[in-house]
Amino acid sequence: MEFETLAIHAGQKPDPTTGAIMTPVYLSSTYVQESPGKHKGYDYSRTSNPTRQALENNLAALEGGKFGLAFASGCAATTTIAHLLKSGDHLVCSDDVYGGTFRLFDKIIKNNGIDVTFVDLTVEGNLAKALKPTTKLVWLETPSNPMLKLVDIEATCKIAHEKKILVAVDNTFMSPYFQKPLRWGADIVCHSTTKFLNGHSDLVGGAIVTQDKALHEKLHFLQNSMGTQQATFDSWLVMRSTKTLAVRMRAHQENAMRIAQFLESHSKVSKVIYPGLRSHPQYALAQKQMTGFGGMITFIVKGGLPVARSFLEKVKIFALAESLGGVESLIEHPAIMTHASVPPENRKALGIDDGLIRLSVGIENVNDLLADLEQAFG
Ligand code: P1T
Repeated sequence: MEFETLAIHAGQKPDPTTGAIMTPVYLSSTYVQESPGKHKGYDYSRTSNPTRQALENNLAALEGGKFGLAFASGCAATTTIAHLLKSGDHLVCSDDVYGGTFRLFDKIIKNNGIDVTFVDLTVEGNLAKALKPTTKLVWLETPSNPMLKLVDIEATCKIAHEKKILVAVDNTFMSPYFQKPLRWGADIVCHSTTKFLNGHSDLVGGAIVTQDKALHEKLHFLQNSMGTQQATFDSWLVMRSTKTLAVRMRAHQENAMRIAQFLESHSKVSKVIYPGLRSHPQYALAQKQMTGFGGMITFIVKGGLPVARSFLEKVKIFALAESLGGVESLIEHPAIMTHASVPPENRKALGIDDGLIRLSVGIENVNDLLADLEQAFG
């Protein structure tokens, strides 16, 4: 089945007792057993819940994987994956990642005796140099947050797999509609479903999809032990949302392309980063591993922080807020907002400039969005 059909049907079937076409919200913490250990597949909702399971199967199908798990947040998914590692293990992480992921690896995971190296995985040869005999996991975000750097998933997996190292890809920015990391060899794909997958800015959630049963079972064991699973009603909301993922992603991209072109030709902008522009340094890689370019744009205004601040105060339709991927357009300042937990020297090295602004382009009418940005430059 094609993506749009899977989005609507995978993991779901009409309720056998009532015929309800939508999977019910099974708000039950526990399940009655006929005899000790003899039940209908569910014993306690932290372990498994029919609504959450429907979402997990839906997400697995969309990523082209076999097993899905839904989490309380993107960070809960990341935390669970990080717990595959034990003291003495080494983790390699791409240098430009969501500020909360950096904070988790740098401030929490390191304290558990895990060695963490952040490295620019866009540069050929850097991964091989960073690997150690103790490396167990390579973590990458592509496109990255906020610099929209692309990492070649296939090339990374080839190098890592020769040494039996797992590769996890945070696919939040693309969603499975535009990129399927498992198809390029990734072992684990994860998401903040808070973003494009849910798409309506009304919940916080996360997901993991895998192909390998043993790896899935380890992650499910960790999820159940750590209690990082998604609540039932939120699971239902994400499932409601994935039904429209394809149409939303096409609309995000169409608007984002127009806005990226507008910004690129604007006299008050010194740089625009969008994987769909020919000026993107990895435009060729974008065309290879993605089937579209998404709704995220970063750009640098001339004049640094004072100009950026004034611009962010003047926008009317774009809302000044953290997060991304909702139907409404958002704008933010990574250095002060989403990436404040990245030390200033790292931000400088990554190019997270004080004049850098990040847009999450929504699906409003693009002419209104263009007019809003133009008036904010005034
Ligand atoms: O916020 P949460 O659902 O816990 O997801 C964390 C996360 C993980 N991965 C990526 C690529 C992300 O962008 C995020 C969250 N990001 C923001 C809140 C933001 O504004 O960038």
